[in-house]
Amino acid sequence: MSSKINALIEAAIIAALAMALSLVPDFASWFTPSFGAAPLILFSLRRGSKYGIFAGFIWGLLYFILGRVYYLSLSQVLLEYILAFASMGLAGLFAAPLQKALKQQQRKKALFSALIAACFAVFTRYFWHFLAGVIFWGAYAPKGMSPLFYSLLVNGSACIFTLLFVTAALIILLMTQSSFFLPKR
Ligand code: 218
Repeated sequence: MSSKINALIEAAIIAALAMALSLVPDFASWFTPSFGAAPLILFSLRRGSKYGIFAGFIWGLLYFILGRVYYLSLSQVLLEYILAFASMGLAGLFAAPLQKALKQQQRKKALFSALIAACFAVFTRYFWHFLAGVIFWGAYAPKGMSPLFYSLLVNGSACIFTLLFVTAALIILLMTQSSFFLPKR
């Protein structure tokens, strides 16, 4: 099997796994971390941004297929379920420096690349949710709270919690199975 087919099959599995993790009940409303971000970002660091963006896009589509989309308007949905999810694959921009560092056994450099990738991907995704929050979700702000502050509070918290979860997953995988990031084919 060509490595391209391999990568596409992996992308489909990762999108499904991310969606399954998204079905963990949102115990703290919109503050709940996005657990699915972990497999998506790990995968993006294995296969690069092209496949990462593809997997993120499929993950977003699965929300539509499973009827899990919170719909306020068309532009809000495109922003939050297509752009936001696909943009997490940008973690893959750091796949090359991570893999180079791993091949040269430079563990600190590898960890650094992985952490920058996670920050970049999670911040980019939640920037879109923050923007959507200000534009579309202002009516849900508690009385007297500005939409801007409300969105920053909600999406900023979810962003930090997600980043902590992804960082933990990255560190564990780098320490126990770093060959995950060096696909054989
Ligand atoms: C203030 C606020 N509330 C809700 C949303 C919607 N939102 C936030 C985070 C993640 C997602 C994608 C599905 O998990 C959505 C739709 C918001 N942007 N802002």
